Amino acid sequence: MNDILIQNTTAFFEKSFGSAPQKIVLSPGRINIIGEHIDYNDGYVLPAAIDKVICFAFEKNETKKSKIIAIDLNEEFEIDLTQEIQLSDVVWTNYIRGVIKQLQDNGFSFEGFNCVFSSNIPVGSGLSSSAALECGTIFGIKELFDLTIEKVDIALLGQKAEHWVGINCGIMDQFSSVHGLDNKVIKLDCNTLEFEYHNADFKDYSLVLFDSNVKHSLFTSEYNTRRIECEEGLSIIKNHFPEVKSFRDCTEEQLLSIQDKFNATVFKRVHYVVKEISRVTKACEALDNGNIEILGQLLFETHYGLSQEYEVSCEELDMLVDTAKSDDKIIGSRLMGGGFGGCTINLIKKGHENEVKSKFSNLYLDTFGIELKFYDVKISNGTTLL
Ligand code: GAF
Repeated sequence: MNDILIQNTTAFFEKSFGSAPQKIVLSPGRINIIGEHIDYNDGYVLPAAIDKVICFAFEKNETKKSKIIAIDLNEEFEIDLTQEIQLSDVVWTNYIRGVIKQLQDNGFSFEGFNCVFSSNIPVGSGLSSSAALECGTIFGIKELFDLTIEKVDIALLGQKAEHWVGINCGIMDQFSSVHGLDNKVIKLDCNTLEFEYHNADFKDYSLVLFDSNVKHSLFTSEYNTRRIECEEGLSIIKNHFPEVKSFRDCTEEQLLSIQDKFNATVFKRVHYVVKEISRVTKACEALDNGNIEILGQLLFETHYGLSQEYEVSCEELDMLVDTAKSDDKIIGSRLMGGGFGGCTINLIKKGHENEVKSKFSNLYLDTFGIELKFYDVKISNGTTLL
């Protein structure tokens, strides 16, 4: 699937710089089965890398400047590595500026390079094209200049770059982009960064993403607000239960017993978090036991928590999940990623994918006048050198 992308990126590089690239890197987007808005709340998440990637071609250019070309955007920029790195108005460039800055600030030494990249990860769909951009750039620089950087540190540097750009994200997206494995989901403990792989075997069901094709502008501000609300909630819990170090140590009973200590909004947020952390463990067991119907129910529960308690959904996503709930060919559905648009993740009975897609397509177009897109997901390897 990515052969044409690789060929085009390589050819564009040769045309632009007059030589073959020295390194080619593929860096994937991610899905998340369950555990949404849980990474920055120190719980478990269950993501996986997918076969949609950014392809990068790199060479050293023996100068102190780097030139980066985004083929799909028909845009390029140059960065002087001897100057203090600043944010730019051209947003996509900031993810690359950000990782260069993080590498420099953390003492990694490298010189100028040329880079061309092209992607088949849809932007704004909640598949984390930004993490793929960050991790792929770090990986390419590491390979080009023989830097020693562990996978986990690639993820952490990518996360810091994202913070520098303005989203106070957790570690899930960068971690899964780097650590993905063919046909495996990653159960990641976001507190310790310990992880284990579990087979991504959904038995009689196919994983299909429905892309709502909307991205509401609330995303960044609301995302950062959720973090603050959860921090406030956790400190209230800790005041009453000193043995609780993070949300994972708190039971629903403990939380309910101090409900009157929170304002209503913060209570809803922390209630969602505590319930979602326990759903991830149940979902992983259900997957291991081949009990996909239970997994599906948990996905629906997550969606209603995200919509009603965490309040990061929107009418388009709610309509897709409500419709899925009353469709006997779909056993699980929820919004995936940060919310306010992007994709839902769905478990559809094998053999019924086309009829489901056509039903949803028509309904969505009739309701919102927007085209619904579909991605059949293949769980794949993390960032790699070709
Ligand atoms: C975004 C963030 F980048 C992740 O860290 C994660 O919090 C996710 O939203 C929600 O689960 O993708």
